Amino acid sequence: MTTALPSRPTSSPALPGLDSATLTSLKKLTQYYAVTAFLALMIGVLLGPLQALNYGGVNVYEFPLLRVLIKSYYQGLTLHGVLNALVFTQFFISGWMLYLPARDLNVRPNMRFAWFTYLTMTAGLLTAAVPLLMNDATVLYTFYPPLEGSPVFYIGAAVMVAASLLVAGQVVWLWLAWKRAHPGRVTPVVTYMSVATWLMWIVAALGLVTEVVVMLIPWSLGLTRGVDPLLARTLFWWTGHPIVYFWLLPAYISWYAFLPRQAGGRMASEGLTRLAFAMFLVFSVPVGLHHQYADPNVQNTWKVIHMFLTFLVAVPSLLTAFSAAASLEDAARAQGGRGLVGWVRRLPWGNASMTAQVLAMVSFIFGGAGGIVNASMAFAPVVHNTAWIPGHFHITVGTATTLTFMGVMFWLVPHLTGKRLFSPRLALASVWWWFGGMMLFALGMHWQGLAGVPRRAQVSAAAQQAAYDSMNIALPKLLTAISGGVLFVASVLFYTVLIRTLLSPRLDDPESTPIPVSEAISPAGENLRGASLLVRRTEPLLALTFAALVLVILVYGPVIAPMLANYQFIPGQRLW
Ligand code: HAS
Ligand code: CU1
Repeated sequence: MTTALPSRPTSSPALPGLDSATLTSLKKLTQYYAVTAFLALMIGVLLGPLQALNYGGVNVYEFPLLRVLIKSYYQGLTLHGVLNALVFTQFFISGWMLYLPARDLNVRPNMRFAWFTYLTMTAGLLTAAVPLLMNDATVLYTFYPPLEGSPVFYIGAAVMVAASLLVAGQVVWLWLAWKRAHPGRVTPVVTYMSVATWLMWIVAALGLVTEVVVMLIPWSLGLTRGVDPLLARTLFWWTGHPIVYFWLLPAYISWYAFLPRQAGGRMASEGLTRLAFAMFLVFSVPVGLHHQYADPNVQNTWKVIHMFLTFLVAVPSLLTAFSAAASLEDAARAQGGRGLVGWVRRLPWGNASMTAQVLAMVSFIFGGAGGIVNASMAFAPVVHNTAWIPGHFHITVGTATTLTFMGVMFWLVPHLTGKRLFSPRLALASVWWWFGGMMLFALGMHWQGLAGVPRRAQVSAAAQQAAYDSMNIALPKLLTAISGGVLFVASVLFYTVLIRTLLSPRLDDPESTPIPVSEAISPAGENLRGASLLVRRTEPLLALTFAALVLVILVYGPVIAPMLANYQFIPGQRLW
């Protein structure tokens, strides 16, 4: 059984609650964000099997029909990465993390501003799409200079990211308005998680915004004589690491707040949940050098400091692992589950939404473990720039995040539209196929990476085939190729369900599919005065943001200052 997010009566007339017209508009907006996200993902995932086939040794990029649409392996890979990792995530998250706090707080957002933000983000996307599709910005999703794409791509990307900051601003604004109207109250937990994530993203985005606005746009317009690749990479990873938590934490919101209810149980502890998000807020950003262990001209001391901070930011994920497992166990035991692990069978495995998310979690056990390997300076040289890395991120962002969002869609679309989920059985099948495909892909790619196969390489058409043939990688290549087929089937199943659901007539009152909010075994209470020390200490999110900013300046200042002092003007290159 599920309940709606409690409608909190607002105590101040200056803070209007959600009336039915605003709620309708907000639901429509959320639907637009989610559908745009999943359309981008649809194109992105259709390109996925092409990448998997490449790593299976099959070069499909020579097929004349494909050649008409996609000029090269690298254009295909760029589109795949940008659409799936950047566009899909950002659109879905922007809708999801505006809708949830607005509902949770029962505060009316300025809908004109909210729609303006959506349109700005979409305009940014369409602008960036033109050079991407015209093979004019084949710079991969990390767009490292001196690879130089069309300025239109950088401008579109900047507008898109700026729009996400507008959503962040709006949510923080709503929360502050609520705080002013409710002095002494504990921020409700769904809002707490959303605001913490948005605040983290604001600190995180500073690096990328600086890189793109100050360096890449003027350079690609020909206004500067060159660009410093090392500084650009450093600013990129300032954002590039925490962006992965910007993708993960919205899934965690569901794992903490909604999944327990969907499984028939309760959230473990609200205090612990808040602690995890407070830690993500403070420690997500100052770790970017773990992507740059191989970069020259960065002192080892700073790389080591970033490494330890990376291990620290794994702690809230470990807290999440135990807390999520506890919620699931609570649910299963409530339904008569027994035994040390036997209770797992009592989870409602027939529910596609729950199953998607639990499978996403299972994949993340391996994704997280691989992340710790990547972060260790001793292991990094073995895996860095090999096929291991795409193996890692397909069971983090490709599964923990994406499969969770897919599962969320199974209740969110009926909740937003009043339409019924088309074929829950097909939905269930799609999530198992996705999980199976991603696990196979990850196995194949991690394995190939350990054998030394590079990432981002058209290995199926490499001149030095003999070198690959001597690597003894026939089996992992086969697994990778098969995974492309499995994931293709998963996508067809999933999109059949999604599109048929969206195109079906409205049958129910949307609110009859409520937001599945979980109760907590250990709640935080409503008033700060009576709350535990943990809840009180984690409540001041703005102060925590300030601490995050100070920490970032401390661990990035000494890294960036010498780069500024020795700024290199490197001319751009087009390798495609
Ligand atoms: Fe990563 C590279 C380190 C997490 C994504 N990562 C990447 C790239 C991407 C990415 C996209 O240190 C490639 C970037 C590029 O193109 O170059 N990553 C980490 C670490 C973590 C981590 C330490 N990564 C993520 C997440 C991502 C993501 C999350 C996306 C959403 N990653 C790295 C490093 C590199 C890297 C290096 C650079 C590599 C290189 O050489 O270039 C940690 O945050 C992971 C902590 C996670 C855990 C797991 C917790 C488990 C949970 C599930 C519990 C399950 C339950 C299920 C309860 C400790 C929460 C129970 C089941 C039942 C049935 C009951
Ligand atoms: Cu990272």
